[in-house]
Amino acid sequence: MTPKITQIETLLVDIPTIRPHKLSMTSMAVQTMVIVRLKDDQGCEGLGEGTTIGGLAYGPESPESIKMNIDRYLAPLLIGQSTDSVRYLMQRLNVAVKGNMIAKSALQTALLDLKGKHLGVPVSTLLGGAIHSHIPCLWVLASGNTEKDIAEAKELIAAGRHCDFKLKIGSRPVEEDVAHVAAIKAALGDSASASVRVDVNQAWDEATAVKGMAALQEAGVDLVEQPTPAKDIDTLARLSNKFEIPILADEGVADAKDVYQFAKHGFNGGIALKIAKAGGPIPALEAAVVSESAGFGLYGGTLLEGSIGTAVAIHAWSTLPTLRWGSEMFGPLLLQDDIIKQPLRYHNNGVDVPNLPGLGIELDELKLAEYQRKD
Ligand code: MUC
Ligand code: MG
Repeated sequence: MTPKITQIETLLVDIPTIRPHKLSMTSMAVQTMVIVRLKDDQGCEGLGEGTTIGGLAYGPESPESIKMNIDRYLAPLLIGQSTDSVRYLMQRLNVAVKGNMIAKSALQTALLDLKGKHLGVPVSTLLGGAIHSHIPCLWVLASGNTEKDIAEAKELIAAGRHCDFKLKIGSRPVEEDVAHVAAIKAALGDSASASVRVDVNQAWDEATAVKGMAALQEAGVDLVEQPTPAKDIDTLARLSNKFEIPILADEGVADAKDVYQFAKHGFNGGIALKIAKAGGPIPALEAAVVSESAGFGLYGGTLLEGSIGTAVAIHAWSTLPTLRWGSEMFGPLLLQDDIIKQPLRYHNNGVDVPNLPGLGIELDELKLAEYQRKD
């Protein structure tokens, strides 16, 4: 008998970051995750996570709205249903509920974890099978201080934990931001074979982007992520054809249909895949197929999820033949603590793909109780 879903619990979990993480739109001192515990009538549990950045600073879903919309609207559509087909269950959610992609991603993760545990296979197998067992993973320098960022990068290169770095810019005047980036690039040099990229998180208009990109190209920066507003596809397409330094589209592309629009508008660059933007690993991989068809280089992106959200994304990216720009699946490392028993394994400038059934993750109940929001 196929198991039936009996209970879906959502918990808000707040864990402080190891240092302030500064983006163009917010500075994070704590990360809030919505943890989903989905249970069936055979006593098995699937885990999911829905996470965003800075409350409502990054996107239209907040941790509180993710929890509330799962509890009130999405979970009732799953209770009593057979766990047989994850796609059928997601279709039920998509027909009844518009948007709420992070909430849907959290539920899809829990459904896949449950299915994998029942079948005794990792989530990567449910997604078609892993090609890779280790995924490259960069680190984001975002302390807001040039000297601190350089020291942090050098330490991580020496430890062999990361060799590629993304810098968060866009909150300061373009000249100051470019000077900060150029100083870091010069300090790391070519000898360390460190790739230095920037993420502007939509902060520039086109004229500022032209100025900024010319200077970043001159400084030897490898990639510029989402310099201009998400909806300005033509602007990003124009910029992508004007400079040699490549552009990575992030906030502008959530799913396969968005990627198609980017191709139609003549964009030429890379695509940041994120489970949270697409509504789960399955639609994120659909976006990957359209991206590859259009000749766009892929990048495994994050919304700074903890270990559960990061693990499911790693399972997904492991099924892709090539990640042209690597990945940024470092979310758990930005947090002071974790709620799982065996942390993900970061080494050799990347992270291992878990290969136990489901996500390959076990909750630490004591840690969960410690960090769970009480009010
Ligand atoms: C983003 O826009 O890429 C990813 C890494 C990070 O530091 O912030 C996120 C969001
Ligand atoms: Mg980004």
